[in-house]
Amino acid sequence: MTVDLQIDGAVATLTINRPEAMNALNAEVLSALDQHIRRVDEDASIRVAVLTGAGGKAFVAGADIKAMQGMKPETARSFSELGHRVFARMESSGTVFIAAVEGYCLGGGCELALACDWINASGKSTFGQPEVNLGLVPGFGGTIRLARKVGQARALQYCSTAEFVRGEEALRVGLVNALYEPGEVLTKTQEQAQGIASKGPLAVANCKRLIRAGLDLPQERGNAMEQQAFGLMFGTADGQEGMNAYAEKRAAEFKGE
Ligand code: DAK
Repeated sequence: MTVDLQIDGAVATLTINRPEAMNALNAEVLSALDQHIRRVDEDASIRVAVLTGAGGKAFVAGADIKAMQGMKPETARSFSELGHRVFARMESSGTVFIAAVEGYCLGGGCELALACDWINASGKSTFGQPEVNLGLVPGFGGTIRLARKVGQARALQYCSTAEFVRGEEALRVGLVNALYEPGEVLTKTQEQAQGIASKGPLAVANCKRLIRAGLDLPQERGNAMEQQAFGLMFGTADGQEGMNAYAEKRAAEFKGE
């Protein structure tokens, strides 16, 4: 299998496993990702998914250039649509997706990481959108998500120069949330994921929904959505349990209800 799925309690780890090709995304990898992401999205017991790459040299070094050679426009378009569909599912899912990046995170790999809710990386990681080197543009949402994350001017700079962005800079510009020592990113991210999984599941899923939807809405509508969700949380068993546990000085036992 080109993508391995491992489940530890409420945390899933998806490992892209093509280290001989720097985990480059071909149709097979995208289909396997699609399959696992659906599974994770539909299984309410999985609250957080960590995406990573096998081999330590790359998260993903891009879409598979050799597989794209000679691709006709219609095939390229459906390849792009498949990528967009898979990535959009991660964004709309109630599960939190975190990218754990070691090494190269380029082109389609950077786009995959950008579709996650945030990115943790090693100080030695390398990001970039080098498609212009190949006479192409990003095809899996990079132009949109990168600009939203680091701002229009910086996204335009990265996409038009194809320059490599190292870990420290990625952290400084907000592309990456946290830097860890090389070799430690996956473990640290899995620990973070277990921490998230211990919180109120409906609350975490709603934070994601509100923040993601809110960015596309006028502020007033975002505020209204938050007010509605805040009220609804008081009708959940978890909301009551969380407040009771605090008052009774004990750990909350959330059931996702
Ligand atoms: N595709 C295919 N194979 C790749 C690859 C890639 N993106 N990246 C690395 N590999 C393969 C290499 O070819 C090599 O395989 P062999 O030659 O040994 O068979 C193996 O991985 C090891 O790579 P290197 O020997 O090159 O390793 P180095 O450490 O020397 O260099 C590198 C690592 C990551 C700097 C270098 O491999 C590199 O520059 N790779 C290409 C990076 C890149 O340009 N990435 C962006 C790809 S373009 C679209 C959809 C999506 C996209 C565009 C359009 N539509 C559907 C319209 C997205 C495009 C991209 O992502």
